[in-house]
Amino acid sequence: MVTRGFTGRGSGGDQSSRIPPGQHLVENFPVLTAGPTPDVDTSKWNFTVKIGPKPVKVWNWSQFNALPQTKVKKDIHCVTSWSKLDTAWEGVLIEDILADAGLEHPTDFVLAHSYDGYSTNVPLADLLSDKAMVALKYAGQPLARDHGGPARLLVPHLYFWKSAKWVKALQFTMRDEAGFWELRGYHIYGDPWREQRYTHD
Ligand SMILES: Nc1nc2c(c(=O)[nH]1)N[C@H]1C(S)=C(S)[C@@H](COP(=O)(O)O)O[C@H]1N2
Ligand SMILES: [Mo]
Repeated sequence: MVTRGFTGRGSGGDQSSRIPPGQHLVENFPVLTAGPTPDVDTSKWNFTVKIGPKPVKVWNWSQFNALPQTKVKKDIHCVTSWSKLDTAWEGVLIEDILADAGLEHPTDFVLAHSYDGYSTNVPLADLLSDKAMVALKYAGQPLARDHGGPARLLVPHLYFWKSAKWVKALQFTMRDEAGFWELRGYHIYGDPWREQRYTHD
């Protein structure tokens, strides 16, 4: 077991320096979902890495759980203005997923796809170097269904809409292709420290 991710901005410092502009702190963990919550049984769950339309590797639940597991503690920031500090996650770092698929850097952009039809785009650089994972646990427990269980993408340095719940695939794309919220007026990148909330921010 490796513990990483304690090196983020302001970690250990005073709390206000950890809250991006226009955000406020919450202690609870709000649930935000665009549509109905899908029921994804681990017996039917699988996770695919694709390059364009072509699947490169598929894992079932037990195969995916056999990948190296990493713990991180991160602050998260939702575009609706709540931030939550020191959230504790456990899952598989994206670089560990790519290594298992025998991939390094197929293209510069990734589109994450979810079981509820949701999608979101992230540059590959933002998924590497301990920055992102497919999370399987939150606060030491299997990830609750409302929060994306059995597995969600976690990209904590970007607004939380980038952290696709019920994730089922990462697709490498040649261009930065807008996902669900990015097509509906939200920023293509979504850096909370630069307040990149909407398309033209
Ligand atoms: N599949 C899927 N992922 C999703 C969403 C969604 O509607 N469907 N909503 C996004 C938004 S806008 C936010 S703020 C976070 C909310 O995650 P939470 O419900 O665990 O707080 O999930 C993101 N991931
Ligand atoms: Mo959100």
